[in-house]
Amino acid sequence: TESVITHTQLLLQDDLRAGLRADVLAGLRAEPKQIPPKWFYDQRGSELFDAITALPEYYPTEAERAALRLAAEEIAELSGARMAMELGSGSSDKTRTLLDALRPGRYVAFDVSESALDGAAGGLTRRYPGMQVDCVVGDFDRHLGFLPDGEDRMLVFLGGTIGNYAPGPRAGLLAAMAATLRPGETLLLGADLVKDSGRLVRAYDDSAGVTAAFNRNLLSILNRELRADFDIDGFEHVALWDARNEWIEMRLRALRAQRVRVEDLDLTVEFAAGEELHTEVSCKFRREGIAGELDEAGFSTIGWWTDPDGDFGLTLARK
Ligand code: AVJ
Repeated sequence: TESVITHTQLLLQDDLRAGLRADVLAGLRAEPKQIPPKWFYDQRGSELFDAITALPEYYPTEAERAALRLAAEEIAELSGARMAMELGSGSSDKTRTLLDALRPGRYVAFDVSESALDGAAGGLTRRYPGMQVDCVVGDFDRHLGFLPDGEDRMLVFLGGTIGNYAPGPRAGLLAAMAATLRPGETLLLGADLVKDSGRLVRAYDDSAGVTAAFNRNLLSILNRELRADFDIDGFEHVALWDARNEWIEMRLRALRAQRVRVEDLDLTVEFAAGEELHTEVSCKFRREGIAGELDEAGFSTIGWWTDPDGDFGLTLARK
Protein backbone atom coordinates (compact mmCIF):
# COMPACT_ATOMS: atom_id res chain seq x y z
CA THR A 1 0.00 0.00 0.00
CA GLU A 2 1.15 3.47 -0.89
CA SER A 3 1.22 6.28 1.65
CA VAL A 4 -0.07 9.70 0.74
CA ILE A 5 0.89 13.00 2.33
CA THR A 6 -1.00 16.14 1.34
CA HIS A 7 -0.30 19.76 2.33
CA THR A 8 -2.79 22.59 2.65
CA GLN A 9 -1.82 26.11 3.55
CA LEU A 10 -4.68 28.13 5.07
CA LEU A 11 -2.41 30.54 6.87
CA LEU A 12 0.17 32.59 5.04
CA GLN A 13 3.12 34.27 6.72
CA ASP A 14 1.39 37.60 6.11
CA ASP A 15 -1.85 36.53 7.83
CA LEU A 16 0.14 35.33 10.78
CA ARG A 17 1.96 38.63 11.12
CA ALA A 18 -1.27 40.63 10.72
CA GLY A 19 -2.82 38.56 13.50
CA LEU A 20 0.16 39.18 15.76
CA ARG A 21 0.07 42.92 15.04
CA ALA A 22 -3.64 43.16 15.83
CA ASP A 23 -3.34 41.14 19.05
CA VAL A 24 -0.33 43.10 20.30
CA LEU A 25 -1.83 46.48 19.45
CA ALA A 26 -5.04 45.66 21.31
CA GLY A 27 -3.24 43.90 24.14
CA LEU A 28 -0.71 46.61 24.93
CA ARG A 29 -3.49 49.19 25.02
CA ALA A 30 -5.68 47.09 27.31
CA GLU A 31 -5.76 47.37 31.08
CA PRO A 32 -4.18 45.17 32.33
CA LYS A 33 -1.79 44.74 29.41
CA GLN A 34 -2.00 41.29 27.81
CA ILE A 35 -0.72 39.16 24.91
CA PRO A 36 -2.55 35.93 23.97
CA PRO A 37 -0.56 32.71 24.55
CA LYS A 38 -0.83 31.56 20.96
CA TRP A 39 2.18 33.76 20.15
CA PHE A 40 4.59 31.84 22.40
CA TYR A 41 5.41 29.28 19.73
CA ASP A 42 8.15 30.48 17.40
CA GLN A 43 10.89 27.93 16.84
CA ARG A 44 12.61 28.75 20.13
CA GLY A 45 9.28 28.83 21.94
CA SER A 46 8.36 25.39 20.58
CA GLU A 47 11.74 24.05 21.71
CA LEU A 48 11.26 25.54 25.16
CA PHE A 49 7.76 24.07 25.36
CA ASP A 50 9.17 20.63 24.47
CA ALA A 51 11.74 21.12 27.24
CA ILE A 52 8.91 22.01 29.66
CA THR A 53 7.13 18.75 28.88
CA ALA A 54 10.27 16.87 30.00
CA LEU A 55 10.52 18.69 33.37
CA PRO A 56 9.86 16.69 36.53
CA GLU A 57 7.42 19.37 37.76
CA TYR A 58 5.39 19.48 34.53
CA TYR A 59 3.16 16.43 35.03
CA PRO A 60 0.44 16.99 32.29
CA THR A 61 2.28 15.50 29.33
CA GLU A 62 3.10 12.17 30.94
CA ALA A 63 -0.26 12.05 32.69
CA GLU A 64 -2.09 12.51 29.40
CA ARG A 65 0.07 9.87 27.76
CA ALA A 66 -0.78 7.44 30.58
CA ALA A 67 -4.49 8.23 30.24
CA LEU A 68 -4.31 7.69 26.47
CA ARG A 69 -2.64 4.32 26.95
CA LEU A 70 -5.41 3.22 29.28
CA ALA A 71 -8.18 4.59 27.08
CA ALA A 72 -7.09 4.12 23.47
CA GLU A 73 -8.79 0.79 22.75
CA GLU A 74 -12.08 1.92 24.26
CA ILE A 75 -11.90 5.23 22.43
CA ALA A 76 -11.47 3.34 19.17
CA GLU A 77 -14.45 1.09 19.91
CA LEU A 78 -16.81 3.73 21.26
CA SER A 79 -16.08 6.30 18.56
CA GLY A 80 -16.01 3.99 15.57
CA ALA A 81 -13.94 6.73 13.97
CA ARG A 82 -12.25 6.03 10.67
CA MET A 83 -10.64 9.44 10.29
CA ALA A 84 -8.88 11.52 12.97
CA MET A 85 -8.41 15.30 12.76
CA GLU A 86 -6.06 16.67 15.37
CA LEU A 87 -6.00 20.37 16.25
CA GLY A 88 -2.63 21.70 17.40
CA SER A 89 -1.02 18.40 16.51
CA GLY A 90 2.57 19.69 16.90
CA SER A 91 4.93 16.71 16.81
CA SER A 92 1.95 14.24 16.86
CA ASP A 93 3.99 12.34 19.42
CA LYS A 94 1.31 11.39 21.96
CA THR A 95 -1.16 10.87 19.14
CA ARG A 96 0.62 7.64 18.20
CA THR A 97 -0.83 5.96 21.26
CA LEU A 98 -4.27 6.77 19.89
CA LEU A 99 -3.47 5.93 16.26
CA ASP A 100 -2.08 2.52 17.29
CA ALA A 101 -5.55 1.60 18.53
CA LEU A 102 -7.69 3.56 16.07
CA ARG A 103 -5.82 2.72 12.86
CA PRO A 104 -7.72 5.33 10.86
CA GLY A 105 -7.47 5.41 7.09
CA ARG A 106 -6.80 9.11 7.24
CA TYR A 107 -5.18 11.47 9.76
CA VAL A 108 -5.40 15.25 9.44
CA ALA A 109 -2.66 17.11 11.33
CA PHE A 110 -3.69 20.73 11.83
CA ASP A 111 -1.26 23.24 13.30
CA VAL A 112 -0.08 26.86 12.97
CA SER A 113 3.46 25.61 12.65
CA GLU A 114 4.38 24.30 9.21
CA SER A 115 7.77 23.05 10.45
CA ALA A 116 6.11 20.98 13.19
CA LEU A 117 3.79 19.37 10.61
CA ASP A 118 6.63 18.59 8.21
CA GLY A 119 8.62 17.07 11.04
CA ALA A 120 5.74 14.78 11.98
CA ALA A 121 4.41 13.62 8.59
CA GLY A 122 7.22 11.36 7.39
CA GLY A 123 7.44 9.44 10.64
CA LEU A 124 3.68 8.89 10.66
CA THR A 125 3.53 7.41 7.17
CA ARG A 126 6.45 5.13 8.02
CA ARG A 127 4.74 3.92 11.17
CA TYR A 128 1.28 3.61 9.60
CA PRO A 129 1.76 2.45 5.99
CA GLY A 130 -1.30 3.13 3.89
CA MET A 131 -2.66 5.84 6.18
CA GLN A 132 -3.26 9.10 4.37
CA VAL A 133 -1.73 12.06 6.23
CA ASP A 134 -3.10 15.51 5.50
CA CYS A 135 -1.02 18.38 6.85
CA VAL A 136 -3.03 21.58 7.25
CA VAL A 137 -1.35 24.81 8.27
CA GLY A 138 -4.06 26.85 9.92
CA ASP A 139 -5.39 28.61 12.99
CA PHE A 140 -8.21 26.73 14.70
CA ASP A 141 -9.67 30.01 15.91
CA ARG A 142 -10.43 30.85 12.27
CA HIS A 143 -10.16 27.81 10.01
CA LEU A 144 -12.21 24.99 11.54
CA GLY A 145 -14.61 25.29 8.64
CA PHE A 146 -11.86 24.19 6.24
CA LEU A 147 -11.33 20.77 7.81
CA PRO A 148 -11.77 18.07 5.19
CA ASP A 149 -15.06 16.28 4.86
CA GLY A 150 -15.25 12.56 5.35
CA GLU A 151 -17.13 9.86 7.17
CA ASP A 152 -16.96 8.88 10.84
CA ARG A 153 -14.55 11.62 11.78
CA MET A 154 -13.11 12.29 15.22
CA LEU A 155 -11.78 15.71 16.24
CA VAL A 156 -8.82 15.33 18.58
CA PHE A 157 -7.81 18.19 20.87
CA LEU A 158 -5.13 17.09 23.31
CA GLY A 159 -2.49 18.56 25.57
CA GLY A 160 -4.83 20.66 27.67
CA THR A 161 -4.70 23.47 25.12
CA ILE A 162 -8.42 24.00 25.79
CA GLY A 163 -7.18 25.48 29.09
CA ASN A 164 -5.78 28.49 27.25
CA TYR A 165 -9.37 29.60 26.63
CA ALA A 166 -11.25 31.46 29.34
CA PRO A 167 -14.89 30.31 29.72
CA GLY A 168 -16.47 32.72 27.20
CA PRO A 169 -14.11 32.05 24.26
CA ARG A 170 -14.07 28.37 25.23
CA ALA A 171 -17.81 28.09 24.74
CA GLY A 172 -17.31 29.65 21.32
CA LEU A 173 -14.55 27.20 20.36
CA LEU A 174 -16.52 24.15 21.51
CA ALA A 175 -19.58 25.36 19.59
CA ALA A 176 -17.43 25.86 16.49
CA MET A 177 -16.12 22.31 16.88
CA ALA A 178 -19.65 20.98 17.13
CA ALA A 179 -20.56 22.95 14.01
CA THR A 180 -17.82 21.25 11.97
CA LEU A 181 -19.02 17.76 12.87
CA ARG A 182 -21.98 15.72 11.68
CA PRO A 183 -24.33 14.07 14.15
CA GLY A 184 -22.67 10.89 15.39
CA GLU A 185 -19.11 12.11 14.87
CA THR A 186 -16.91 12.55 17.94
CA LEU A 187 -14.55 14.83 19.84
CA LEU A 188 -11.69 13.60 22.02
CA LEU A 189 -10.72 16.32 24.49
CA GLY A 190 -7.73 16.30 26.87
CA ALA A 191 -7.98 18.58 29.91
CA ASP A 192 -5.78 19.16 32.93
CA LEU A 193 -7.64 18.72 36.21
CA VAL A 194 -7.90 20.82 39.38
CA LYS A 195 -5.43 19.61 42.00
CA ASP A 196 -3.23 20.73 44.86
CA SER A 197 -2.26 24.36 44.19
CA GLY A 198 1.38 23.80 45.20
CA ARG A 199 1.83 21.20 42.48
CA LEU A 200 0.07 23.41 39.98
CA VAL A 201 2.25 26.43 40.68
CA ARG A 202 5.44 24.35 40.56
CA ALA A 203 4.41 23.01 37.14
CA TYR A 204 4.35 26.60 35.85
CA ASP A 205 7.34 27.91 37.84
CA ASP A 206 9.90 25.12 37.61
CA SER A 207 13.16 25.20 39.50
CA ALA A 208 15.29 25.04 36.34
CA GLY A 209 13.66 28.24 35.04
CA VAL A 210 12.56 26.74 31.72
CA THR A 211 9.01 28.08 32.03
CA ALA A 212 10.41 31.50 32.92
CA ALA A 213 12.52 31.40 29.75
CA PHE A 214 9.45 30.28 27.74
CA ASN A 215 7.43 33.19 29.12
CA ARG A 216 10.12 35.80 28.54
CA ASN A 217 10.79 34.46 25.01
CA LEU A 218 7.50 36.14 24.09
CA LEU A 219 9.25 39.49 24.46
CA SER A 220 12.06 38.35 22.12
CA ILE A 221 9.39 37.41 19.58
CA LEU A 222 7.88 40.90 19.81
CA ASN A 223 11.31 42.51 19.56
CA ARG A 224 12.10 40.54 16.41
CA GLU A 225 8.73 40.35 14.64
CA LEU A 226 7.44 43.85 15.42
CA ARG A 227 10.74 45.68 15.88
CA ALA A 228 10.05 46.35 19.56
CA ASP A 229 12.72 47.14 22.14
CA PHE A 230 11.57 45.35 25.31
CA ASP A 231 14.36 45.08 27.86
CA ILE A 232 13.86 41.38 28.44
CA ASP A 233 16.00 41.25 31.57
CA GLY A 234 13.76 43.97 32.98
CA PHE A 235 10.85 41.50 33.33
CA GLU A 236 10.43 38.59 35.70
CA HIS A 237 8.30 35.48 35.33
CA VAL A 238 5.21 35.23 37.54
CA ALA A 239 2.98 32.13 37.90
CA LEU A 240 0.01 32.17 40.24
CA TRP A 241 -3.04 30.03 41.00
CA ASP A 242 -6.37 31.86 40.79
CA ALA A 243 -8.52 29.70 43.06
CA ARG A 244 -11.76 31.47 42.19
CA ASN A 245 -11.43 30.94 38.44
CA GLU A 246 -9.50 27.70 38.86
CA TRP A 247 -6.78 28.72 36.47
CA ILE A 248 -3.04 29.26 36.47
CA GLU A 249 -1.97 32.66 35.27
CA MET A 250 1.40 33.55 33.84
CA ARG A 251 2.53 37.14 33.75
CA LEU A 252 5.69 39.14 33.06
CA ARG A 253 6.34 41.72 35.77
CA ALA A 254 8.38 44.84 35.00
CA LEU A 255 11.20 45.04 37.54
CA ARG A 256 11.58 48.76 36.89
CA ALA A 257 9.69 51.40 34.96
CA GLN A 258 10.31 51.21 31.26
CA ARG A 259 9.16 52.79 28.05
CA VAL A 260 8.83 50.37 25.14
CA ARG A 261 8.79 51.35 21.51
CA VAL A 262 7.03 49.00 19.06
CA GLU A 263 8.20 50.32 15.73
CA ASP A 264 5.93 48.26 13.44
CA LEU A 265 2.85 49.41 15.35
CA ASP A 266 4.08 52.98 15.67
CA LEU A 267 3.32 52.56 19.35
CA THR A 268 5.06 53.60 22.55
CA VAL A 269 3.89 52.08 25.83
CA GLU A 270 4.91 52.75 29.41
CA PHE A 271 5.32 50.06 32.04
CA ALA A 272 5.30 51.18 35.68
CA ALA A 273 7.68 49.39 38.02
CA GLY A 274 5.86 46.22 39.13
CA GLU A 275 3.31 46.41 36.31
CA GLU A 276 2.36 43.01 34.90
CA LEU A 277 1.82 41.91 31.32
CA HIS A 278 -0.66 38.97 31.32
CA THR A 279 0.58 36.24 28.96
CA GLU A 280 -1.40 33.05 29.65
CA VAL A 281 -4.26 31.48 31.51
CA SER A 282 -4.22 27.71 31.83
CA CYS A 283 -7.60 26.62 33.12
CA LYS A 284 -7.92 23.47 35.21
CA PHE A 285 -11.09 21.40 35.00
CA ARG A 286 -13.41 19.07 36.86
CA ARG A 287 -15.20 16.12 35.27
CA GLU A 288 -18.72 17.55 35.73
CA GLY A 289 -17.62 20.97 34.46
CA ILE A 290 -16.25 19.53 31.22
CA ALA A 291 -19.36 17.41 30.65
CA GLY A 292 -21.56 20.45 31.28
CA GLU A 293 -19.67 22.66 28.86
CA LEU A 294 -19.71 19.96 26.17
CA ASP A 295 -23.42 19.48 26.67
CA GLU A 296 -23.94 23.22 26.33
CA ALA A 297 -22.02 23.14 23.03
CA GLY A 298 -24.18 20.33 21.59
CA PHE A 299 -22.17 17.24 22.52
CA SER A 300 -22.98 14.34 24.81
CA THR A 301 -20.22 12.70 26.78
CA ILE A 302 -19.78 8.98 26.04
CA GLY A 303 -16.47 8.28 27.77
CA TRP A 304 -14.22 9.58 30.56
CA TRP A 305 -10.74 8.42 31.54
CA THR A 306 -7.85 9.73 33.63
CA ASP A 307 -4.31 8.60 34.33
CA PRO A 308 -3.95 6.39 37.44
CA ASP A 309 -3.20 9.44 39.64
CA GLY A 310 -6.28 11.32 38.42
CA ASP A 311 -4.24 14.31 37.24
CA PHE A 312 -5.41 14.61 33.64
CA GLY A 313 -8.79 13.86 32.04
CA LEU A 314 -9.78 12.58 28.62
CA THR A 315 -13.37 13.02 27.49
CA LEU A 316 -14.93 11.38 24.47
CA ALA A 317 -18.06 13.17 23.31
CA ARG A 318 -20.48 12.56 20.47
CA LYS A 319 -22.31 15.21 18.52
C1 AVJ B 1 0.22 23.91 25.82
C2 AVJ B 1 -1.39 25.35 26.75
C3 AVJ B 1 -1.32 23.09 27.43
O1 AVJ B 1 -1.09 25.46 29.66
O2 AVJ B 1 0.13 23.82 30.37
C4 AVJ B 1 3.16 25.14 29.68
C5 AVJ B 1 1.36 25.72 27.90
N1 AVJ B 1 2.53 27.18 29.56
N2 AVJ B 1 3.82 25.83 30.61
C6 AVJ B 1 -0.20 24.62 29.51
C7 AVJ B 1 2.33 25.99 29.02
C8 AVJ B 1 3.47 27.07 30.53
C9 AVJ B 1 0.49 24.52 28.14
N3 AVJ B 1 -0.49 24.25 27.04
